[in-house]
Amino acid sequence: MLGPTHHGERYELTSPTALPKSGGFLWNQRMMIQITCRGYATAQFMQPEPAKYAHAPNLEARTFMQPEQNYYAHHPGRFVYIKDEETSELFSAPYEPVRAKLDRFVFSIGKSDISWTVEHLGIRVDMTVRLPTEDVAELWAVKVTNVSGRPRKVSVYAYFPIGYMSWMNQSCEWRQDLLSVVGTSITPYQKAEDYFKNKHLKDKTYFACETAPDSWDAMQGAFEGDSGLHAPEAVMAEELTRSDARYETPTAAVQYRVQLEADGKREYRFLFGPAFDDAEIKSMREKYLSKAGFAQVAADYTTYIQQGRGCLQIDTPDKELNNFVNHWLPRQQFYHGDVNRLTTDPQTRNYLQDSMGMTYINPAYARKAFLLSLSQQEATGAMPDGIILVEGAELKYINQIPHTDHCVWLPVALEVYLAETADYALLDEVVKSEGGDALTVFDRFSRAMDWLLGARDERGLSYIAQGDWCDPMNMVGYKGKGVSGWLTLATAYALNLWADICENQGKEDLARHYRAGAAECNAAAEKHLWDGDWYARGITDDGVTFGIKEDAEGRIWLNPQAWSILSGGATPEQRTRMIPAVDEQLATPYGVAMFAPPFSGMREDVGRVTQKYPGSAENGAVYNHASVFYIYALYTLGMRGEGGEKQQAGEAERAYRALRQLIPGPGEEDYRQRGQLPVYIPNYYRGAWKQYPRTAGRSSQLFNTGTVSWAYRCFIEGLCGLRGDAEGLCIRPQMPKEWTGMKVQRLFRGATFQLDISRSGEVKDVVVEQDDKRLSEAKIKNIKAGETYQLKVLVPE
Ligand code: CEZ
Repeated sequence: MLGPTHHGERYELTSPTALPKSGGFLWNQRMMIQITCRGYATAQFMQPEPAKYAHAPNLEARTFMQPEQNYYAHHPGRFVYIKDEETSELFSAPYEPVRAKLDRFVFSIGKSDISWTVEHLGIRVDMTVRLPTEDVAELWAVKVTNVSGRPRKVSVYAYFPIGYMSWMNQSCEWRQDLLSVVGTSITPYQKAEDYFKNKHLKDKTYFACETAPDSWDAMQGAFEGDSGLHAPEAVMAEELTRSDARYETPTAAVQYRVQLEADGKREYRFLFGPAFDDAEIKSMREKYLSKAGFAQVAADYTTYIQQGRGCLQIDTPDKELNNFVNHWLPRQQFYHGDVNRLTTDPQTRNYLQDSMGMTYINPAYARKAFLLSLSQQEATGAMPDGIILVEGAELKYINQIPHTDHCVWLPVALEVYLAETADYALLDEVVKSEGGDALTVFDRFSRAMDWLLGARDERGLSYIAQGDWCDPMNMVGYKGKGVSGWLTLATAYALNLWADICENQGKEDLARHYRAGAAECNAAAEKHLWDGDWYARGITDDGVTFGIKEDAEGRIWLNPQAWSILSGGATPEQRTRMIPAVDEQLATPYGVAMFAPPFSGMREDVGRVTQKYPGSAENGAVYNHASVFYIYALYTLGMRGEGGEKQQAGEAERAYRALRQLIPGPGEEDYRQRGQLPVYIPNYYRGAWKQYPRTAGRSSQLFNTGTVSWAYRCFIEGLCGLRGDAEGLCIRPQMPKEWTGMKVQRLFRGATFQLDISRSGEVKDVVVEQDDKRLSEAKIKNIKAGETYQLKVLVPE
């Protein structure tokens, strides 16, 4: 039913009904398309704010990308109908809107294209979509082949609904001069000043054909008639109606009437996208709409995607895992880092973590991201809620709500950057903030840390304002008093990380200062939040501690536990209480839940998070970002060599299990339950495993998530144990116990490391051999760029 093909370069699904919402995505710097196996699509482009060129058939709300979107017959999509002219039998590819029982269905996700092969009534349809690297347009190739062994008369229809474009002005018509269906609209506005912004928008949508069709429709109502999309009236007639739309819902449908010999085929190429005017449509046609144009795009886009191939190749006993880590995880990371989830004002925490992951792909990106973020630091040392990437962009949506955690992510991301590059020179760069002073990166980091230290109450706990990492936790501290348990521990972690760097820079006094601050935070958490077996999540404005044993809902939260391990706050004794509590209350077959039990209704002193549907998103889902913090925290115990061999092995085991659960599969039952192909990690899987087992595990299908940078980090530094420091590359794999070995290739500081890792009863600690010689420590120093290091690594049994 599903599996990797082409040496893992592609992933295929052979049923349109088993995982109906599963799909893939393609992007470039200016656009993104997510398309399901059945042909429903959501596409956005930047001008510079996100906009659409294919809409729902009714007025749509504008929002950021949402999880678990539903599809319905008139949802935007890209479809091809095939009608047997002799019998009037009909089917459509990929599957919608006709939903005929197909003889063959292959949905094939590539890293740089998405394609389908669909067969029915003796006709095969091959469809492929690609994107150019720079421009906004979809390039569709449709091949129709007669596989029935006898001559056939068929009609081929491409149907690309354009949908409701605007309540002010919309129309659509066939343009013979452009060989295109062109929809025209005016983006609605009311403020006069918006006119001057809007007049530059691409308000046209075009569907350009390389080959002139025999007929067309440009009005949805005329195309569909009274019959519905499974058998549109115009399709069932001999010819489409050549309609136009005059303040009626636009559509793009074209018809080709063809006679096919046995094995005969036709190939069609189409361009679908937004344009400012006719001239742009014309030039896009000229640039792309030909066999050569498509081939050029395929080559260029493949090159673009290859830039994101990452630094790790693994060969473990788990083939599906290898496939995901080698092919798909770095691709998803590259998407986050290169296009910033297609926003002009990413949340500061997202921006910093996406750049953190980008460090493993192209550290120059991360370097730039630090400089840009710090240039927007406030005079107080606080970081803003979002980072403006494009001149004139504004902080929108959640970025208008005050969150108090943004500074924490600076040293967290910096740790990865320095480990990967040892580029300590970054700290001396001078960054000028708008209207503020020119300070070095080092000083700006110190300011941010001082801000965190200052943003605490008399008990030493961190204020939460209207949210921390958990966006919708907006009412714990909106009156100005509530504190976050997680943030208190995260502040301790950030301060410790920063103290390490101060020390490295020879600034002992500062290091002591920040370490003392961290100890204070940890102590405050210990005193006010330790509940006997785990840390509480926070204390509300009215002084109510929550996330504790007495709570029937929201009793135990993962984040404070994970970060108490990172901050060094939790003692080994506390860990032996807390980790079993997590196992017992939060572990599910689909990963570790963010908290449990989910809230069944509003808790006014916690906020909006409690109003989300139980088990969805932040209300107790397996929220992968939270779960990967925990996984990373568990791996750090082994990295730090803490807790004795046996305990370390136990935590590595636990970490690996949860890490594997971030990825759909293996096993058909798991794929069906999650409903997603293993080509990305979604932001969550449904939780509420005990309350709602039927929906538990279901993927959000949302591929925007801070999880990926941490997941990649966990594979590189945790599982493979390949972590840089100021001198070189440290080696300390943490394999799950059933593996006897694995092979790993890691790119690091310009050199290639090939490791053959196996277990050995003869070693007590990790041993590294190079050219049959045992190294004195499990670390490679003086790394020479361009060199290949072949290493044999023995890990204790
Ligand atoms: O957004 C993410 C944020 O991008 O939620 C995370 C947060 O740490 C990330 O920075 C946890 O809250 O406002 C909402 O209710 C949304 O649910 C967002 O919180 C959420 C989106 O689902 C992701 O796109």
